[in-house]
Amino acid sequence: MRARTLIVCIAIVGAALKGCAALTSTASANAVAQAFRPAVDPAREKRLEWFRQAKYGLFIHWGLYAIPAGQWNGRAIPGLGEWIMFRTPVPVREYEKLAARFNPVKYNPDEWVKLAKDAGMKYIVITSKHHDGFALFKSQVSPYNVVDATPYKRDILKALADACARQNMRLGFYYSQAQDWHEPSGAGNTWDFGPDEKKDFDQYLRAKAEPQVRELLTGYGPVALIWFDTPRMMTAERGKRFTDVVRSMQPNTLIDGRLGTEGDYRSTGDNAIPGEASGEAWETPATINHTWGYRVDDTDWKSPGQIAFKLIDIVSKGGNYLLNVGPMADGVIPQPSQDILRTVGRWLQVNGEAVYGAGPTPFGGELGTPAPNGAKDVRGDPLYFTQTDWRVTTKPGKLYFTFFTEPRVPFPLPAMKNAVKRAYRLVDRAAVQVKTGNGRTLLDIERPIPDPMATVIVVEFEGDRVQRP
Ligand code: FHN
Repeated sequence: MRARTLIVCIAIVGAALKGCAALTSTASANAVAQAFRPAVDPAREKRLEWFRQAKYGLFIHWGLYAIPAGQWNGRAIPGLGEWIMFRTPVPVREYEKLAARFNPVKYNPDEWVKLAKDAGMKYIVITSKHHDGFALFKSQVSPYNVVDATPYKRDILKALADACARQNMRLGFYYSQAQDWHEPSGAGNTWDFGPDEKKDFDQYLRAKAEPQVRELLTGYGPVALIWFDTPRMMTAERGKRFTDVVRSMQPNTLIDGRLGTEGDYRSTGDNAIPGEASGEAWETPATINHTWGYRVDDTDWKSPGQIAFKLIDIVSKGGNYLLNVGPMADGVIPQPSQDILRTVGRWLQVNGEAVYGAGPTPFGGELGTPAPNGAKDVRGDPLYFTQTDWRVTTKPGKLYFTFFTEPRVPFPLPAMKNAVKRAYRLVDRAAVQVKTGNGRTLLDIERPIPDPMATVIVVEFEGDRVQRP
């Protein structure tokens, strides 16, 4: 039997996890999101319809942190680019001076939306206000925003919303509801404002966060979703104030799983892909290199093949992939990010049928197996011995087998009661011979497979759903 591809992460939990966590962690890193997992609700299911079809979205982290790009006073500050204020740490009075230098003259929202389209992405989520407190939109409740505090003076989000409307792209807003390092009562800035426990957090929520979410739901057309994050100090009651705002203003807007109370779908930990499939709606937010906000020194890009694998892996487990880019301070998305996204987009142009609106695997054995004795990674999520040879996604009467390596030939289909009608390659519809042997249905897949990055074989079967023996 052909050697199975096993990625064994359990041996070195720690440094090694950096490399394999993306493939092996289950999605439960965000304990709060897990705790508030919603029960089935018909209104929510209706809101989720487009999201379950979309499968692949563009995340954009952009803000003042793109100017230092990971360096402060000539020193590289380790960590995520957008966390530079916290990691250095930089006093508010110094950090806010960056606003006077924010002038992204090369910002072209139509090009950004076009990139997302070329990439095969079906929605965009952009940081409207990240933890540093700076808003990329005109706000009446805080002058710390792109229109009032920068030489650029134009509303970044309005321009993007208009471009999305022109190009028929859904747009959502990331909003850091709890952490706001610019505000004395917001969570997170202890170097200027002392411990969080002593702050009047509700004053911050009422004076800035809640009204700003209202502003986002007022001036930018239909908002596909509000992507809350890091729910520190968020009680159920505080969370409900946000859901009330969203539901009353735009009932179709989705709420992610990181508000701190009820959301519409489960958000996994960053870059965390569950080991198993699930029928609930969920999403993995993920980086294309290591940072979210632009860092000049982070050029460790994931390859198109890695991105394609993660996308199919996620879809085969029932989830969505929200893949991030970090534009530079001048408004340009780094060229390597663009090239990688477009390469995957070209693959999707041919093979998108296996992705958009596709359901999870009816099998599961191909995903791998849980590590023994309930072993956990550093986040506390179960570890998996992940297999990476192939994945399968579904539509009524069809199975899409995506191969990432040359398959064993003939390829034995996992056991199912349904009769197989026919099989063919998605790329050119060339027939694949179906035969039986030793009680198994076998596919005579021609080798080498036509696309070494990922090749899809469609198997049509009797009935709508796979029946397992
Ligand atoms: O702290 C943020 C981080 O900067 C980034 O925005 C990610 C995206 O999922 N969310 C938080 C960490 O989980």
